Amino acid sequence: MPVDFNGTWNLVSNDNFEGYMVALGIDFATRKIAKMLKPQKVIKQDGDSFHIHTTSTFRDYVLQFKIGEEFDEDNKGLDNRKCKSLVTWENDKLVCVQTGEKKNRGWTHWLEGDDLYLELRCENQVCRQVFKRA
Ligand code: ECB
Repeated sequence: MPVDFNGTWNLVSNDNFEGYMVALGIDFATRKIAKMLKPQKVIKQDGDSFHIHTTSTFRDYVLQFKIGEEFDEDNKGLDNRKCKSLVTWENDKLVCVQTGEKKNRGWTHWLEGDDLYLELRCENQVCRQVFKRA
């Protein structure tokens, strides 16, 4: 049985989001707005199929994928770069590799207690987000 990420999750901490956004080339004005946000994630998981909706007052982002099936991701409204993305299980962690123009790009989700963690990586920057159940 895979881990169950289903639920509605509210951001409670966001470490080095600034460094991650700089690595992605996000402009100053957008970064100023983005780092004030407290996004919510709504995760719908059916076995190895995922629908992750990240919502905020500024922008929304939807990602749908199946474990082990590479897909085209366009990062629309984020840095707008296209990449090839692949999500796999590494033990109980959900690991995404985003292959494209940016080196070492990807993210990892896991649960700790009843909290949802997300590590976002780009080049030499790591952002660590923690979410609590809404
Ligand atoms: C959608 C809410 C954040 C909007 C930030 C707006 C502008 C900043 C531009 C680029 C920053 C890059 C990423 C923003 C951080 C989080 C958005 C979703 C990250 C993500 O891909 O999460 C995965 C794993 O949950 C599912 O897409």
